[in-house]
Amino acid sequence: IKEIYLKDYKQPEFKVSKCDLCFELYDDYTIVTNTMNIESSKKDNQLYTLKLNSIDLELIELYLNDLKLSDARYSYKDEVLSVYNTPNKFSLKIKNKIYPQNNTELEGLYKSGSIFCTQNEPEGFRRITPYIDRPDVMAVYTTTIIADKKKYPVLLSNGNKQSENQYGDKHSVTWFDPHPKPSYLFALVAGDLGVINDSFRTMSGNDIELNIYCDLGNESKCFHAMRSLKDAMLWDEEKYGREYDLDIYNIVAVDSFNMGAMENKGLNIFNSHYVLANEELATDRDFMGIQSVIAHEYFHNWTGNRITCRDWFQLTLKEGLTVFRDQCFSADLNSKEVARIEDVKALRERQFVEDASPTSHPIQPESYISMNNFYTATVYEKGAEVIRMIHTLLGEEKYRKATDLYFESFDGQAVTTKDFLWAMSEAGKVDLTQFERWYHQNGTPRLLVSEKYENNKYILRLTQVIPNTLEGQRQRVYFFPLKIALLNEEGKEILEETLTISKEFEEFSWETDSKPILSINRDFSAPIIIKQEQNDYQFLSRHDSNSFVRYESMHSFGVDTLEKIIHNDEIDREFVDTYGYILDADLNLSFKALLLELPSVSTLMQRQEVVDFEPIYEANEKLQKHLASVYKDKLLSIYKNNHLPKDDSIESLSMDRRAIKNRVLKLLSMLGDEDIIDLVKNQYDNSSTMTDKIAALDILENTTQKEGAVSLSDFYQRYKNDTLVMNKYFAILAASEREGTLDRVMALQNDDVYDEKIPNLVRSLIGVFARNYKHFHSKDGLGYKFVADKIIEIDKINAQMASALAGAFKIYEKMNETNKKLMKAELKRVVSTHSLSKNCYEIVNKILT
Ligand code: B3K
Ligand code: ZN
Repeated sequence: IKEIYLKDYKQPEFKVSKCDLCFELYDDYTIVTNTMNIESSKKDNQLYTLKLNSIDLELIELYLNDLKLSDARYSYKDEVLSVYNTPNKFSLKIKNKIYPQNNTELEGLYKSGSIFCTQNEPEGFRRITPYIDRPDVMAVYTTTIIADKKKYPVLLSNGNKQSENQYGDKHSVTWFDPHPKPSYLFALVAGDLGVINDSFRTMSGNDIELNIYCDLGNESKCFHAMRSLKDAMLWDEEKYGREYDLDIYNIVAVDSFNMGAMENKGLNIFNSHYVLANEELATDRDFMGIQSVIAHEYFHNWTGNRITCRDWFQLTLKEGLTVFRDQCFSADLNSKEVARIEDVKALRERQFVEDASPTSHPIQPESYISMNNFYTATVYEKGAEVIRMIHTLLGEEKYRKATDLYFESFDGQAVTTKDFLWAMSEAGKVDLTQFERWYHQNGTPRLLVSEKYENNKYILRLTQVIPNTLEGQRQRVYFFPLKIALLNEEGKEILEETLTISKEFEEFSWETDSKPILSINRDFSAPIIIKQEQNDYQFLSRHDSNSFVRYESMHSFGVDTLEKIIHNDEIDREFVDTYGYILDADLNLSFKALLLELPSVSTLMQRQEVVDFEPIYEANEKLQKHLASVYKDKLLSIYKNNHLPKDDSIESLSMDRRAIKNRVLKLLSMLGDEDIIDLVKNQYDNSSTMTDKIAALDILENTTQKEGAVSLSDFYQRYKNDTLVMNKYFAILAASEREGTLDRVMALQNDDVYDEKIPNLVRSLIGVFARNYKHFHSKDGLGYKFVADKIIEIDKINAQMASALAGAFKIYEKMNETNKKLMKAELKRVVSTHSLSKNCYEIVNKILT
């Protein structure tokens, strides 16, 4: 097992300028013929050895400048095909055989059901044909696909369609992509697919053909995705001046996919979860997810494809930036305030946890064993926060100038985060030298805040506390924007400023007539943890004009309240009053639903020195029951005012109503009262949206044995033929807090619908269970044992899936002694498994050391 280091980066010794591919697809195998124009980077006339990456190579023949090579001229060892004594410039033709129908790793060319498709990022192309499989080798591709006409009427690849031919039962299609690209952006699809079409006229008047392909019969579920695509195309023109650059844009939805989607040039391949939706089958969250992932992949066309990464250590160059772009897009099209809070919530639930664990890494890591393990919340979401800080530091106008400069300077190239920062500082006219530490240091910084008011002077003292590296080395203080405001007693802003923080200790002061109230880290201007000596949560959660700080204050107030319950078994009356105040307040309903959400188990867990979930669950339950009984009438009236069972619109007001009424219903259900259970049951039976059905089902599963079972079996009967919906069914059961969850999860593996080879199903059943704190961490150790067994088993099928499951053990180090001991035994068992994948090894080994 080899570790790859950024510091060892060397420019490629050879470049590929042209790559002509031909695929002959058969039922049992595929023949790939790959003809490349290759040139040595050195200009001398020495003979060199060309090294091509290749996994499980079954070579048929090899030609150099049309001459068949004898065995002595090449060798294949350790996943490298070496070709000896090559000239400076030559063509190399490789014919090899692969077995897509047996490919369960879902990397390279594989079959999802009856559809051939590919996934090549980061290093899947080497499973298709030998290649210099690294992103800084960019070539122009021509792809011919030959297949049975009846079984595979649709044949797709990157670029524009060049020609089509018929031969008896077979046909062929040739695609040409004029834009040089790295191999990870290559894609191929073949199948009998349904399609919807549309078109988009770009800002310079080109008409682009838009197609979304799916399994036959699912066409009517693609319209939301199409709408989102067109919105994204327009947004990128308006906000970034970026226009689409081929005649055609194809999206294909497949059921077996390791992640969300992939931005292959002109041929995006998607997990069907992020394409297919209608009001009956998808939740509001699903609709939002589709909008943002469709946009994300589209935005990659410029941030990722036209300008790509020099090496995989630069991944955040394209991912952090593209996530920031999709976040802004979603914020512009929906509610800005809600979008920002949702982004921060997700960051703290996933990225903060990762950054406090043994797998913590900078957004630009220094080494990896399996690159697939680095498509993380840190590289993506913290990466996006870093770009957002640059946006804040530069301001909208300079930021746009800087991105223009970035596109102008590096179009068509494979570059580094340094190149990006150069463009930002050059056009933004700001020195980002210290800022660059955000790329190379790990962990979440803390900011200690102390305040003083004397002689009409308000003094703010800030101290940065930076965590050490995993190896215990000191790290240095950061440069970041800190948006603050000082408020008067009515909540009016006396001033709002974006401070630039760069030192360990800093002091700011302002003259004010009376003692102001501090509103800090507005909009979450920096991804840090604020520690205040004193706080005004009660005031700010009622009055702050910045919606993020208002949310944050309510949230922190909730955290304090829960911790008081844990430590003194005492419910803070002021929090309860504030909760009532928010219930009555006239606010956007989705925003209100967020304010009323109590802190998650994960939030409290992150604050524990030694993690123990039980007291958290108990405190949560106590507080919820208390709030529900104090405010039962108010909650009921909110529910009734907003429950419109036949409203299945996905306009924002309808979504907002569903958000608030399902929030209050969940709280009410804590009472276990019969009248409430009737409401829930009624909602399940009569609501026409999946959002409402799922919300009701989740409550029923967690509160009542009897009604839960009836509704669950109704749901199963109704939707058992729709895998996407069945994922939701499995997820509810796997997340259940009821006794016996583990046994039921184990039994569900034998359900007709369940299939261990389909990642969505594994995520919904096993993945969700591994994040069910109550049952995964049960003190008999059976939760750990079950998940460890699954990791070992699934690792043989799909190593990426297995290592994602192993992530559930990241919390190991912080667990209490009992759980820690149990976890350790299982982790040891996994890591010592014979022929464990490097993916799993890397994660489990880090957790254990
Ligand atoms: N770039 C892909 C992710 C590839 C993951 C490889 N394990 C999707 C995206 O971020 O848009
Ligand atoms: Zn991406």
